[in-house]
Amino acid sequence: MTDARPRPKMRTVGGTLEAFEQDLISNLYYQRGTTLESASGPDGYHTLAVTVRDRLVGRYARTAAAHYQANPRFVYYLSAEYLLGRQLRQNLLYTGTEQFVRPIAEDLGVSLEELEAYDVEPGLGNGGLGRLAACLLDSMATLDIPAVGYGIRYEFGIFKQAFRDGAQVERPDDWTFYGNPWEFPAPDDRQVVGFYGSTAPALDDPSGLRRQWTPAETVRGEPSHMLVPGYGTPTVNIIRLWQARASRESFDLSRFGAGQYKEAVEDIVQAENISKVLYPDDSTEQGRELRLKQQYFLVACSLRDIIRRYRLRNTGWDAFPAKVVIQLNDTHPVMAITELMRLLVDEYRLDWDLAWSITRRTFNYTCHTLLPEALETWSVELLERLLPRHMEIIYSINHFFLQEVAATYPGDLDKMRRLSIIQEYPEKRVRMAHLAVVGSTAVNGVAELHTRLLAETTLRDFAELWPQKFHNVTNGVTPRRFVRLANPRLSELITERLGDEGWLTDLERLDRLAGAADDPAFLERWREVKRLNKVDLTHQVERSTGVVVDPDALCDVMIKRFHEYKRQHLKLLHVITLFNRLREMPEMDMVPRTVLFGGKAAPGYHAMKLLIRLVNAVAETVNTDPVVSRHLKVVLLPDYNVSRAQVIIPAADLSEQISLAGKEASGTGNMKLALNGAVTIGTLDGANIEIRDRVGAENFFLFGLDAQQAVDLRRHYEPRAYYERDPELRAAVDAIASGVFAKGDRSLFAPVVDAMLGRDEYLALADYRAYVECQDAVATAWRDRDRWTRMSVLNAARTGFFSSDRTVREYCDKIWRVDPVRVEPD
Ligand code: GL7
Repeated sequence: MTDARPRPKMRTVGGTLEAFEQDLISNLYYQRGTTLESASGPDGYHTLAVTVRDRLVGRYARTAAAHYQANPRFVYYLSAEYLLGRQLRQNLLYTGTEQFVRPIAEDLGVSLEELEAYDVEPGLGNGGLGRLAACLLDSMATLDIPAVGYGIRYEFGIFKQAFRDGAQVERPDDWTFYGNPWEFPAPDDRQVVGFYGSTAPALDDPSGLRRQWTPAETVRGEPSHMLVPGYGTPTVNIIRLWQARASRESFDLSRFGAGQYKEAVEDIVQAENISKVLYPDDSTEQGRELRLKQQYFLVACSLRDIIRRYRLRNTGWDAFPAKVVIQLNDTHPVMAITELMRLLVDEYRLDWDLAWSITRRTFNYTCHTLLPEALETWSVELLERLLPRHMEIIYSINHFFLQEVAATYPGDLDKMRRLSIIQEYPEKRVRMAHLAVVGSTAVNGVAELHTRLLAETTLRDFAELWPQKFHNVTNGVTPRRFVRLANPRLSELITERLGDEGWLTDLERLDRLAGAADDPAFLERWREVKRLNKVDLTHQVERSTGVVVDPDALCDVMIKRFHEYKRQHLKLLHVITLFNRLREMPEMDMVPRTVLFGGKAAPGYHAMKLLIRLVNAVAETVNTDPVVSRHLKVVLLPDYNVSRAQVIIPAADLSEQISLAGKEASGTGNMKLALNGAVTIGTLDGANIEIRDRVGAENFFLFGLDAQQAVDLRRHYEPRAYYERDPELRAAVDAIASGVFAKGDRSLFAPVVDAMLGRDEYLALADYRAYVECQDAVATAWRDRDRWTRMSVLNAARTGFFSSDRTVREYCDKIWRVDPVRVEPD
């Protein structure tokens, strides 16, 4: 080691620099079995990761001890998805050790960036719902809330997206291939879960409500956990992830001995498939069965673990709802309601009414959608086969529930049919959202509009029956990851202006930046930060697509899953309109723009995969046109994920939130972008409304139908009329139809055109004119640099409300009623 530069001497929560260095060398030696001289890149990364991780372990142990001592009410968050993002930088920040790593790495001739390249993001989710789960857990730890997250340790997370000839190709995400240093296996806490089989009456139960289930198949659930540190506090909570393992008897030695190698391991493969992939394709019967198996596997393992934890400090069942609050993140874990009933009634021999009272007081349900097709249902036939006892329990729950309904609305059969947990036609299916509402104390939507529309439409009969059950808790995002880690330059500027880093845990303090929006020197520095972030993004774009973009162009960003309701095709119509204008008037003075898309389409969602192809085709045409490309560039960045979001968001000028009003439950990308100073162009949908209320109408580009207008128009909608009336729209649609983006092939993108002119399910054509005009207003605003920067500053200054800390506080006040437990400081 050389003494290249002065070392920080102070002691921090991470210990001293000397101790850190010592630990690194010792971990390299004893954990990786190598030395500084011969260490590889992965050796360096793993060593650093475990050295940082070890600094969290002491805090975790103290957290566990404090929780044991206090025996508090715990939040158990059940979610099929977690999108945690990379861990290394986060944990360096949370342990205060980043300052050590830089000088040490420099001495060794490696950079933190090089090491970070080995830090793999666990892609255990799809989109906003999974990232929300991660943000809420971050905030729970930061607020010292005793909480455990439960999920599945998918062997393959969300697929890796690449493009071949512009088409999406999916590659498996083998995220643990090199090992995952952030995870602790906990084999002692394994659980056994049953499937299939039969049920029989319990002999000693005159009510007939207690029965005995004999599963035909069992699978082991092996847990491991990831640490979830709080920021600025010693609290470290955990996420416990379950992996399926075959029970030991599954290996058929005699078959193996007889040379039947494939058959010998058949049962093992079958069992371990349960946690193989996130969202198995459910277009086949086997796929659907596997998904249901996953859901039950998650809740069965988690509930047993929750009960084990409860019993460490409590006896009897009376206190259960006082000590345990289970939050169901969407419908995927809703089978937990039936499983807890089964455990209490069949295994712990409680009487039905008491069990039901405990169950109902334990669960709460968050709904994340308005789309009726997204509300999960399971066929009764499948449930009867896979989980026969649970199906019986659902029938009983429904029976007693419908008695309640009949007492409230005597003779109203229609009401009963609408409320029933079982849908009768066209086939018998279990409505998971209904089961969730019936079995929960509180039900919440994720933005004000969403909650209102849930109560007025999707769950209307329930909201009438139990108005007090319904709550709104508007989503939020963690400022630690999405401002501090993603945007260090902006964070530094904010800290300098506000005097300290207190805003990181009290985000509404950002409102003090509003005064700076009139300070020209501050505006200049704000612009400089944005520009440097755009330069970084430019490099990333060039590296991954080869497209060279201008960091001074307006950076227009649409990053989200590809879905029709989100209307990437409306954005594309705008892009094609700009393309047409430039082709027609090459001399026109257009504001230079880079339009950046990011997002994946579900592998079976053909319409959206075709749209991805079209986006890439338009990008190719635009970017290679010598005239157009001087003003306009279009990029679809491959494999959008949390890590990429952390690079794109700080560089965005314009945030596209253009879903048809009444379709996006909340959105959270909209919040991350506004907090980083992007100005939104958006509809009155989801949390956009609340963002606009806060940043002010003059700092938000609003366009389009509102939710009610959309519903009204849908009744007599004719997209062709819009197409015929508007020459620019016609030219844009015709350009797609003409094959200019497909080397003259008119058939390739014909389905996109047919969908637009046929039904145009999400009214893109109706909103087109308003959208394009609004984009023209964006361009005008952009030309006035100070005006734009002022808007940008005010967006960040006034969106502190959207911290997930505030979201968690609201859950605590309205729903969970949990108190923080303080952990002894370092
Ligand atoms: C979603 C909603 O679509 C999104 O609007 C919301 O912000 C998010 C978190 O509440 O939940 N629901 C859903 O199924 N996914 C979402 O992102 C995948």
